[in-house]
Amino acid sequence: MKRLFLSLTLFVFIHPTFAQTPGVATPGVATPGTLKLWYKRPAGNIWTDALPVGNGRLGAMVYGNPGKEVLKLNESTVWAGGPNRNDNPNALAALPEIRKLIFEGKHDEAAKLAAEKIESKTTNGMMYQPVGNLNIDFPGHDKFTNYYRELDIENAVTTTSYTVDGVKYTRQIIASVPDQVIAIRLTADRPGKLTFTSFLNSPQRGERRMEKGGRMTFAGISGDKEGIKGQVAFRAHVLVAPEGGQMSAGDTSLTVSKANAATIYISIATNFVDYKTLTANPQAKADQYLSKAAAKPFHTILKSHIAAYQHYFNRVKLDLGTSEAAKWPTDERIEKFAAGYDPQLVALYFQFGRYLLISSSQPGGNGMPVGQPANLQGIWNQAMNPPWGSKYTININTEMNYWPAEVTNLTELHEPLVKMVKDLSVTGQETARVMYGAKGWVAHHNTDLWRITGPVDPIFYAMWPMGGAWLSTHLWEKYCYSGDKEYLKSVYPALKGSAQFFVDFLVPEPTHKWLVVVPGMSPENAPAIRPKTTIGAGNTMDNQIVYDIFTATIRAAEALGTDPDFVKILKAKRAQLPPMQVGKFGQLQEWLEDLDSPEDKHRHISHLYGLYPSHQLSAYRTPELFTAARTSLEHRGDVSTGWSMGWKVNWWARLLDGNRAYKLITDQLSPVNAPGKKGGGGTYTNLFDAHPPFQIDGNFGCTAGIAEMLMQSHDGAIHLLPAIPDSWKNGSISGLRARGGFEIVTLEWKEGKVSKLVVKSNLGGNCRLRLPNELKGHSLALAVDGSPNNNPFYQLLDIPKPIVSPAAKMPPSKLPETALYDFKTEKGKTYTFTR
Ligand code: FUC
Repeated sequence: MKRLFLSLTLFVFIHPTFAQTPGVATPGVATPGTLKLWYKRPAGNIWTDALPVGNGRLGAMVYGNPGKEVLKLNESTVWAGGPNRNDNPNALAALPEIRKLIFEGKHDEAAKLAAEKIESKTTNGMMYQPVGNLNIDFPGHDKFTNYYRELDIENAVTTTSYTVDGVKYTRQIIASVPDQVIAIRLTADRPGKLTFTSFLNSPQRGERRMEKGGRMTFAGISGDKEGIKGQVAFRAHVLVAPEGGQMSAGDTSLTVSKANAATIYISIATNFVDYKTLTANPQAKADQYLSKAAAKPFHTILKSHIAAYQHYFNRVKLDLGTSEAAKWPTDERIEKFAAGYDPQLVALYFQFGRYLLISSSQPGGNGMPVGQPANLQGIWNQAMNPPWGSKYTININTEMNYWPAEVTNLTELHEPLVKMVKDLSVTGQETARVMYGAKGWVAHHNTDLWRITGPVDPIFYAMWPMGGAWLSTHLWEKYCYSGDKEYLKSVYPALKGSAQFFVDFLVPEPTHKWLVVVPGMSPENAPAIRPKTTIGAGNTMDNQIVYDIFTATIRAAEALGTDPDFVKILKAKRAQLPPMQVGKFGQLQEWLEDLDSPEDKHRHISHLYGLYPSHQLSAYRTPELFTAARTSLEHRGDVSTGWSMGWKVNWWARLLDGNRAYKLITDQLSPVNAPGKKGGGGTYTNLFDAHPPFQIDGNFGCTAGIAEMLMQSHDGAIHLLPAIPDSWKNGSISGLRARGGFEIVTLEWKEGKVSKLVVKSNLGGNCRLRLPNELKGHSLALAVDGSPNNNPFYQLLDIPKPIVSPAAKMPPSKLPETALYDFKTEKGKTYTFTR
């Protein structure tokens, strides 16, 4: 084996010894803390025990194994295949017949024809794939004492420390946005004691190379799928920079002996430019990131990493009370959560959701393009063929990923999703035209890096032309928080295109002549009378989404002073949509006909889209629908997949039932493999949500749900403490955002009542507050329920009166008493109130 000995004085010169960064645990003083996930044992070979770091583009799962450290590496544009489309052009000719069969009640026949003519015959979406692993072997470190491992989410640093032969070893790992590398710092508390061998390996096709100057590389190409050749070329470069000691290179590995410390820089880049262009030079890009970063010592990279991370993270602070349980490692806390009192774990879980969004969805800037949105696993995936391709399932999962973005003050992180919708609004035009003869654009229930918009998977799942529209509601919602007209202008074409599709696609159903989406479905759920067929017409969720996309486009056009004729068309069409219906069990009907069963426990409860994330259902405006939604949710029960539980937290919050929302948090925060667990999801030891398997949507859904329990702003007012459980009697939160440009600078509560409130108004205008008690300060005027709030962002939806089955028993809903206030605000001013 060829061995290369390097002089190390150079490294000592460019890499000054570690200097302490304020606010960060210095190696050796890492200790358990409030905003830390920590453990007394390494992850071994269990991926969901490892700890995630990410910078939106690069991700690593860090195992913290003393003898054999592993970092499983990802880059957000390493996807199988390449640019492709998956439309089925036979759909157009078959559409009238499929519609006719559905309207004649021949759903099975319609589904059969749709399977032939609408299902994609080409591709079903490409997978998100791993880059490979950086392995670092430490000879003799398999026996260790004083083991400790943490993920500090206040600083976005993971640290592992342990002792071998009286020497304390410490590792810190970060994924930096400003420097675009993953950086590892290895230290020993005695000089000359650091010896390790590192090497790259990968499940991908590619070539490992050893280069001069302590650099290893892997040049890979992504996998093939469904006849599409893998075309994402990527490079991973690893530079090992020891301080003191010696370094030698083998054919595929680097060995450092008797060093004092070392920094390892990992740089990864691909040829991806956009969904149709793969012309970037991965080698040059990876080199550029690496040479810039490697010129800096670890502490410099760490400092700017922490500043960039905290720019987002520090905006929101949550205190739900202190827990004795914080003295236990995180895995034990999860095990004991249901049986004990650990409000701090809820706060940690909430902030971990924000950590995950910051780490997996970045807006770009400083020379970096807008990143990819968080996929089913955020950015972390070790499998070549991961569950559901780790792609974008857009009949709930991708939308859920972005529920915390606005309310938890991370609006910039919404940008990757906005960019994806803009892309889809282009690729989806051809799908709309070719498959349905419609203008505008459409996307079905999945997409991927290549922005496919045709149907994916068998027709039972695929027949849903609503994914693009649901995603487009995010474009509007983001505006409602900022009031930024320039932004609104930039997304208006996508919004309008989505509405345009339905202007062309809706047809009257035979009975009431309501305008309906057909063929469509209530995602993935079939009514009991035809359990194998989801295809149908005028399903409740589809109606609700069309209502929302029309309303958002109308309001956007009015705000921008444009398209008055199109607005007229949309208003006329909206008036012909089916009203919501309450069925014979008092439930909100999932389908156009009264087909629901109280025994149905399906994880998707899509018709409650109208309750959350939409705001068509309201305790104050639509009492019958509100009660019916509650009945539907009761019927479905609590046990479900991770993301479904996350959604249920939001629904119970919107139903103003804090204790039931808390019950769902408790279910979600239970170990996924708890003995005696009867199905359903839960949480892995690293706080990742378990569908199972790992799916990140549940983390984000629950994070948004916790915010929704503390503050809501969708229903004509900022509602404070709408759904706090008995166990959160006292607490505080700062930094949440409400629609209309308001920021809840401080919200403190005691014994379940608001004791202090500080609101900042970024846009001016009337601020209406609803809260469980009276408040004093700044000329608050009592408001009357039902009176108009003249703040345009609090304009109420005018929901058509529901049709209620005569058989439905409707228990009266008892609403908690609240006080309602108005006060005038000026742009940029802050207002303080006390009890
Ligand atoms: C939808 C859900 C599944 C899963 C998948 C990724 O199809 O029905 O539960 O979350 O997306």
